Amino acid sequence: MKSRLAVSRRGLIAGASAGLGGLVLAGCDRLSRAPSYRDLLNSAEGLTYRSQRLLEAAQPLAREFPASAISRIFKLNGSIQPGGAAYHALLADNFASYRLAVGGLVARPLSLSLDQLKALAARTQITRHDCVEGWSAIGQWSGARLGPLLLAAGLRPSARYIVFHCADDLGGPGSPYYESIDLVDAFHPQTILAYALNGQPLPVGHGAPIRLRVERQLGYKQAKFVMGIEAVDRLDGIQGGKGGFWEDRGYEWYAGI
Ligand SMILES: Nc1nc2c(c(=O)[nH]1)N[C@H]1C(S)=C(S)[C@@H](COP(=O)(O)O)O[C@H]1N2
Ligand SMILES: [Mo]
Repeated sequence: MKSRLAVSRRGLIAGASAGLGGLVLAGCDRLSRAPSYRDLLNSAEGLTYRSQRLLEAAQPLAREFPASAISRIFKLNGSIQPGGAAYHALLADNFASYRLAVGGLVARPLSLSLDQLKALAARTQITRHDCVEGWSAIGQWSGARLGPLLLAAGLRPSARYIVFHCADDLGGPGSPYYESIDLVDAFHPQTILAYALNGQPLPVGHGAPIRLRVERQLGYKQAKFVMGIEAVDRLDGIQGGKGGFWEDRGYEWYAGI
């Protein structure tokens, strides 16, 4: 437990600096030397780092399993392939042109390729997925930790929720799947943007190229086909206003297991 915490802290710091160095400062040296930019960076980092330490303190982990427990078949559920030309174009080049948009209440909006996501602080975990419909499956997920990514984007202190915008119009044209979590879950060490399942690139049916894993909540929170993440201070202006596709149709927003 102790060593796991130490590792996750190191991962966090490595992730934040990799994000800043690799994604933001590279290629804009002149900008980074300007005092106003540096001041902005320091103040944003300072605030979010302190909040992050509070948010991560003593959060219990969801149960993790040995490799022998991995399910032979992991059921596909909900959308299994988004329609629409945009997603098909991404699929056609094997997601080489995919960019994850990180925006909303952040100091530095990001646009990240899969390779850039894979270079961020990562975590691999074998966990159980529980769908509200009554089935479960155990899989090994690998992905970029959401917390360090949000720090790299300079999450603003006014942010209260992270929203995940998906590629599939499950509710018909103009009603894409979406989900949201609070900052406690966003900074939880097991909350990742997963790009691999059982050591293989994430299959399309399970949400390629990336899907959220927020391990202490039910299946419908695990947004697949994530195209953009947005930091917001309230949820009532987004689609049905309840914070998620199924929440807008009556499900609980906090779907704790
Ligand atoms: N974009 C998107 N994400 C989604 C869904 C969906 O239909 N679209 N279904 C949810 C539900 S109800 C479950 S149980 C899981 C299923 O994930 P799986 O197909 O990898 O088993 O994805 C969740 N995330
Ligand atoms: Mo589900």
